[in-house]
Amino acid sequence: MKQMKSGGGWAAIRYTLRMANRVGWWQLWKAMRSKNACKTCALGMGGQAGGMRNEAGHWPEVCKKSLQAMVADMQKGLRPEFFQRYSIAELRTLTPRELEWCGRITTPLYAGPEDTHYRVLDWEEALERVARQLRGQAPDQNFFYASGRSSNEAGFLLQLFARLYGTNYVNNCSFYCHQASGVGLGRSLGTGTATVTLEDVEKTNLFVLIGGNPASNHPRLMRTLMNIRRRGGHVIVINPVKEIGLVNFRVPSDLRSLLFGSKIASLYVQPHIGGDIALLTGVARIVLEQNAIDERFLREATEGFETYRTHVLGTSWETIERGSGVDRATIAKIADMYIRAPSTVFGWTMGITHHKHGVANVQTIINLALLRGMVGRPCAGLLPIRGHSNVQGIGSMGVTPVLKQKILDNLETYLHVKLPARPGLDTMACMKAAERGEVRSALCLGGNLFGSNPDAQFATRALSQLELIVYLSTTLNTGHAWGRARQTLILPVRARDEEPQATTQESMFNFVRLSDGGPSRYQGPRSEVEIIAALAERVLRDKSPVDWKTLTSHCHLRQMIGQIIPGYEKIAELDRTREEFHVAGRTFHTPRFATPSGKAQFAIPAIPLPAGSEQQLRLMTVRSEGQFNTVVYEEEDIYRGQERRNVILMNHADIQRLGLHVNQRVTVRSAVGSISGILVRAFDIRAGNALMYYPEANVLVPTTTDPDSKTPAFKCVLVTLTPDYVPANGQDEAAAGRRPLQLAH
Ligand SMILES: Nc1nc2c(c(=O)[nH]1)N[C@H]1C(S)=C(S)[C@@H](COP(=O)(O)OP(=O)(O)OC[C@H]3O[C@@H](n4cnc5c(=O)[nH]c(N)nc54)[C@H](O)[C@@H]3O)O[C@H]1N2
Ligand SMILES: Nc1nc2c(c(=O)[nH]1)N[C@H]1C(S)=C(S)[C@@H](COP(=O)(O)OP(=O)(O)OC[C@H]3O[C@@H](n4cnc5c(=O)[nH]c(N)nc54)[C@H](O)[C@@H]3O)O[C@H]1N2
Ligand SMILES: [Mo]
Repeated sequence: MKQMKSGGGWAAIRYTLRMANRVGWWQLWKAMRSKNACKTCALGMGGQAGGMRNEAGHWPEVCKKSLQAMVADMQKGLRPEFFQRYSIAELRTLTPRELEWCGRITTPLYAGPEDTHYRVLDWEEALERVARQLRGQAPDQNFFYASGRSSNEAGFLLQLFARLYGTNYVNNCSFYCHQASGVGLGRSLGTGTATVTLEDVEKTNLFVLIGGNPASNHPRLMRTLMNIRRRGGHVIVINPVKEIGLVNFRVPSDLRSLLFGSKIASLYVQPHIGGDIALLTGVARIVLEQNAIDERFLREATEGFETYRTHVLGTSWETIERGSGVDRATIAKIADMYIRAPSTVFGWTMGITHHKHGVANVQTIINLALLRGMVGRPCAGLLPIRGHSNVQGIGSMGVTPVLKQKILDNLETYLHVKLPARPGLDTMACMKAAERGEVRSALCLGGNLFGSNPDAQFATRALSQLELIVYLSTTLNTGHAWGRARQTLILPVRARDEEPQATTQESMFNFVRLSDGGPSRYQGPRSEVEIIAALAERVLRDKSPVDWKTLTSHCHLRQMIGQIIPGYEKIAELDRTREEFHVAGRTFHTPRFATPSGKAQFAIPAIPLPAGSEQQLRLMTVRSEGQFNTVVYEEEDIYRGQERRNVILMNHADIQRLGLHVNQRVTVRSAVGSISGILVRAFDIRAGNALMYYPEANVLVPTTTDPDSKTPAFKCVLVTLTPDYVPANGQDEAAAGRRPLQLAH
């Protein structure tokens, strides 16, 4: 399969047509035009402006990803016979893509310790089983996990249930995602989210994109980047991999771009994996040496500048070049563009947060922005480019192990109760506690806790220790096959656009969207809020200070959220005004910060040098064009020119140096696991580094986390490669290594 010369374009349009044929044109058109926030990334499309419209009002915004997600939710319902026919062992042989396309789950499903197959339960029995388990144990023997696709209303209710049940073991997928951004921004600026609006980004002169691949993962950001270039501004991309869509992109909804392509990166710099701190410290060094700093801003709005200056000027060019893998002349080019730009926005994604030094990475970016006063004024600032469409809202609602003091106080006053004070646990800590047998059950609101976890062997082992795991899901995923406890219960939920009541979602720009919902497509699945309330009522019975039946009204829930979540006051009026809004107190257009002193804080991050020996490669585990997290829609990765997923992309020089050749089959080994039958492929990636696809590669990722954010280092795994034995008569390569997870059955 040849690599494309630009991202986006006709391939995206052809895909739309194919999908329309699959589910019917009229059905798809209706779904695309419905007033619901887009289901995929957190750019926050849709809502009341209607599908295909962004926060700046631009229409039409077409995105292949949102189509994929919509079409997957519109597929046929799974019939009970499916589960009689296929055993759990057989489900384990399916790839993530095959599982996703089995169909929508429409009935509660259960498998006990002796069961070889899932069997259908009625709702009454299913809910009662969960309630019995939760009632029969101490509150800290259950943990609650949420993905980022559920609504604010469901998120709020889940954490309320958990706290009234009596535990702070509540967390969300952010711990495997942007937690480092929240922690880093919190420490430096006293906020946890973007300091800019979409309008700021649209108007900035320079966008520095670090460690992200929006061409695949946030396609709608590509129009914004294109517009920055068209206005004469610049885009700098910092990424070990040359991502073709960041070089050239054809925005499908822009005719000129579609026909001729749009240049995205003005400058493309390829550091080592984990080399960003060294690289950006080099940029800071030049800014300081040229005295291109905003002295007044530094004096009036920041603290710790002198110590920082000494640290940066004391860092040798040798350390900077070795740490980053980038030469001084290239670093000078970045500095030059930064110094000349009147306004700059720094945006980053998982290439920054998925490291043992994720928080240090984020704080390094903030330092650099502070130097030139690029925070706290219009058209400049910081943008963690979020993942799931409502992961930010799930965090705002308190689906976190530690509640903000104000939320805790508000809840206690409102409910006249004392909430549990015992400390909560992050996601990895919950998994480790499960492995040790310290928790007995888990309740997962969406997501795929197994598939998203590092060290798949460990994840299977940890979850299998639980007495009960409950998954609220729309479709089947690897977790249902591999992430089983002694008893596993799957409760089918309605997707956002099937909700009978309106829901809300928060975008990465802190903008709260109203989704109208829509008619249900299947008999069977229930609303997330309805399920959570029913469980809470059964578990807490008459010991509860709230009436759970009343709280099944989303309107009622929004009233409560408005009183309890700071910045969300306007949500209480939403049902009357239908006015979507920015969460108050998040965007900074003046240089006053939410830290105790009101000033931004400089940090002094240590500079990591590239880990590993000559024989090892640093491996990043990333998404392909055809997947959404652990859900794989298509096997091929069109932008990177890969027709399959069991490949390792590496620099040509490394292939030669290690005595390998292209398309040779190898076993990739790390400290925790190995995968065989992986094909070697040459790619434009900084030598010494390699790329494989998540979630399959999670067999290789150790469980070590960044001590500050508790996020695993998904982007930096040390691996060695050894050639696989191939029989003399050869073998069909395509058959080798197709199976996604090579664990013992
Ligand atoms: N289509 C689609 N859209 C999605 C998702 C999806 O799976 N599919 N997932 C959603 C979610 S939850 C998230 S969090 C986002 C993820 O969005 P991304 O962060 O863009 O996703 P990844 O594939 O993890 O890609 C990380 C990028 O970082 C680069 N990188 C890796 N290591 C380093 C490093 O050390 N330094 C630097 N500078 N770069 C590095 C990689 O080359 C890659 O281009 O996307 C969201 N949107
Ligand atoms: N190696 C490696 N591991 C990673 C990453 C990586 O880059 N590399 N990325 C990490 C990141 S950034 C993240 S965010 C996590 C993702 O972790 P999760 O959010 O836990 O996983 P997803 O794959 O997004 O979850 C998909 C499932 O959600 C369910 N679902 C879909 N829509 C809905 C809905 O509306 N409601 C409910 N209740 N369920 C729904 C479906 O059953 C689907 O199978 O993975 C992390 N793990
Ligand atoms: Mo994510």
